[in-house]
Amino acid sequence: MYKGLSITVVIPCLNEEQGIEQVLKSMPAFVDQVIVVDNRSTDRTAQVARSFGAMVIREDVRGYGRSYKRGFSAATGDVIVTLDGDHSYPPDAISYLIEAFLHLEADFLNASRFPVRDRHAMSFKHKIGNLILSVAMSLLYFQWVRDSQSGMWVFRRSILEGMTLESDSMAFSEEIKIEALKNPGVRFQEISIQYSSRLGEIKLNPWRDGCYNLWFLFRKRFTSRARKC
Ligand SMILES: Nc1nc2c(ncn2[C@@H]2O[C@H](COP(=O)(O)OP(=O)(O)O)[C@@H](O)[C@H]2O)c(=O)[nH]1
Ligand SMILES: [Mg+2]
Repeated sequence: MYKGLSITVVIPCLNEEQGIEQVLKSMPAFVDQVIVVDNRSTDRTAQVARSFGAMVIREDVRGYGRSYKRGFSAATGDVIVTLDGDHSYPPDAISYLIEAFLHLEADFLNASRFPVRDRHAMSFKHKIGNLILSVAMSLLYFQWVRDSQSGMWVFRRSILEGMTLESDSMAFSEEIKIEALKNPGVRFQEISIQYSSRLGEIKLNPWRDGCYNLWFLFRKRFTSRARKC
């Protein structure tokens, strides 16, 4: 519990046995529920997560968005916090993020990875790709979003009810932000966190996922309902 709110942390994992250990080791004690969604990993991700007391849910269909939807369906906290299982997002920033979430009276708080202080955390190519996607999203939805691709968010679980979340892929990250931005009853805020180099192997395919995410932004903006993707 944090200031009267129960907290659930949801972590999607595809072969993150190294990273998940570090993430769970630094999980703050006030977190009530930790859900690790094991996306059919072939390494020891699930065993490691269980050994740290996390609830492990298996999702057999691969996909970042797919994993999140599975995890959210089991979450019981008033507030949901997300992060990757690769130890690139800081678990010890969770209290600071919840403080900011409460202070800013947000319903959805996006943790921006920018400016990136760790030289090894993000390549120049990824920075440019992220900038293009964030500028595109900001222009399409008339609100400045510095990091449309961040995987660390803090939000009230109740806002999920009003969202149409159709992406099963990496585009899920921008889709959940769009759904928050579009709803006038949801206050969207963004603050910076320290992003560091991931442990283990990257799952993102920069060209494929980058181009697809750009296309997804336009399609979601200009069609009334995005088809399943
Ligand atoms: N790309 C991808 N990531 C997945 C999948 N299932 C779970 N994940 C997890 O989603 C998180 C994001 O992936 P990552 O490679 O770190 O992407 P990046 O943070 O955008 O560079 C990691 O914790 C992955 O283990 C999947 O099917 N595809
Ligand atoms: Mg990552």
